[in-house]
Amino acid sequence: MTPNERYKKLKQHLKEENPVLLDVINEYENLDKVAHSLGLLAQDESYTANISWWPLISILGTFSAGKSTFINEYLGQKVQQSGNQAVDDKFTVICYSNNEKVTTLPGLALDADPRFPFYNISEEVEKVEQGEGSRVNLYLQLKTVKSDAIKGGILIDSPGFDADSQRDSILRITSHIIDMSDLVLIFFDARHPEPGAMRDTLEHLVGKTVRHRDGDKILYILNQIDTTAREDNLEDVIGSWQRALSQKGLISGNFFAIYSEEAMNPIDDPSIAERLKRKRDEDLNHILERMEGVKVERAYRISKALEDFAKDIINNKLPKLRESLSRWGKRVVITDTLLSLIFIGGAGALFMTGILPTSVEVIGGISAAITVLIIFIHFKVRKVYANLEIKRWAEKDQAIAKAIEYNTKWFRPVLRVWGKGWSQRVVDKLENIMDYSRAAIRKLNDQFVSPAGKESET
Ligand SMILES: Nc1nc2c(ncn2[C@@H]2O[C@H](COP(=O)(O)OP(=O)(O)O)[C@@H](O)[C@H]2O)c(=O)[nH]1
Ligand SMILES: [Mg+2]
Repeated sequence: MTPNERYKKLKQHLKEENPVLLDVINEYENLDKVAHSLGLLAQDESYTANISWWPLISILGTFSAGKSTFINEYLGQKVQQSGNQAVDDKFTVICYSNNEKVTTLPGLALDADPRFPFYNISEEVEKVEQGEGSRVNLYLQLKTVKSDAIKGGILIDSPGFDADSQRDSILRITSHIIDMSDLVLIFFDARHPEPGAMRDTLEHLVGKTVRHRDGDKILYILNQIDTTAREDNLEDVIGSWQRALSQKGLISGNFFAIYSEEAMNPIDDPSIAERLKRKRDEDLNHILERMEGVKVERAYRISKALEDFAKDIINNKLPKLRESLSRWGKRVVITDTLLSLIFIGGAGALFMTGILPTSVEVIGGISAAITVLIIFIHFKVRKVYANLEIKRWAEKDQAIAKAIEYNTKWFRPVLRVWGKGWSQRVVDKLENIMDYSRAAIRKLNDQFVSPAGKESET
C-alpha cells in the first residue's frame, strides 16, 4: 500500500471516528513530507506505518464461556452467533464502519491490509504449520459493524480454546493476538466449578499470558456466575478459580466475575439475585472502564507519537545527518583538490623538464585527460566516503544511513550549504508539527472530560 492509499484509508476511517485525530493525521502527512525530503524515509514509507491506529481488545477463552454473547451485548447488536455447541470456529476481527449492515469479509482481507492486526499473518502461520498459511480464510474473518461502542478500537472474538485439540496454527494466532492486544479478556465459565479438568487450557492461556511482559493488560473473567445461584456457592466457585489461576501466578487484581443479563437463568431467590447483580455490576463496570480506557489512550498515544517523531528528527537525526554529510562533503572537496594539485603539478613538471613538448595540441590533450580523470575520481571518491558514513550508521540508525545515501547520490552538490538556512527551515516545520500535536492533546482533554462515559450503561 502506498502512503497515499494508506492516508486515504486512514482518513476515511478517522472521519467517522474522531475529528481530532483527523487533524493529527494531516500533520503526520506533513511529517512524512519532511522525512521524505531529508531522505529519512523512502518515498513509499510513512510514519503512520509504525503506529497501531486501532487499539486491539481481544476476547479469548474456553468453549461457550459466553464470549460471543458478551461481544454482542457490548456492541448492542447480534453480530456474532452464540450457542452451546461450537458455532464460530474462526477468529473474528470486528471494527467500525458507517454501513448500517454488518459486512463480513474473508481472512485474506486482513492478511493483506496493514491497518489491521493480522497483516501478513499467513506467513506466521505458514512457519508453524506448512501449507496452512494459504488457508487463512479458514481461521480469520473480518466483520464491520455500525456501533458506537467499537469506534476507535478493534475487537477480536475467538473460537473456543481447547488445549487438547488445538492446532499449532491456532496456538500461533492466539499468541500473536495476545502480543498485539492492548487489552485481553480471558473468559472462563462458572458452570465448571472445578477448574481441574481445564488445567491444560489454563496452562496455555494463562500460564503463557502471565509471563507476558505487560501482564496488567490481561483480565481474567469468570462468566455465567448466575449459575451459582442454585447452590448459592458464588464464593466457593470464585475461590477455586482464583486458586487455580494464582497457582499460575496471575495478577489477582485482574480477576472479575460477571454474567449476561440477557442469557442468564432466572434466579428465584431475590436476595441471591440481588447479591449476584451487585457483584456483576461492579465487576462489569471495571471491565468496561478498561475497554474504554484503551481507546482513550490510543488517541493520546497517536498524538504524542507525532510529537516524539518530530522531536527525534530535530534533536537526534538532523544533527547526526548534518555531521555526517558535512564530513563527507569536506573529505570529497579536500581529496578532489589534492588530486587536482598533484595532477596539475605533475603535468607542469613534465612540461618544465621538457619531457613533454609544450605544443598547443599536447597541452590541450593533457588538460582534457586530467579533467576526465579528476571527474572520474571525484565520483569514485564521493561514493567511497559516502559508504564510510553509511556504514557508520547502518547498525545504529537505519533511517540516518538511508538519508546519507539519499543525500550523497551522484547528482547532489557536494558543497550544498548545510548551513543554518537549510536546517532551520526543516526545524521550523517540525516545530510547527509539535505545536500541533500539543494542541491536539488539549483538544482530546476536552473531548474526554468524563472518562468512564459508559458507566451509565449498567
Ligand atoms: N446462564 C448463562 N448463560 C450464558 C451466559 N452467557 C452466555 N450464555 C449462554 O452460553 C452459551 C454459549 O455462549 P457463547 O456466547 O456462544 O459462548 P462462546 O463460545 O464463548 O462464544 C449460549 O447458549 C449463551 O446463551 C451467562 O452469563 N449466563
Ligand atoms: Mg463464540
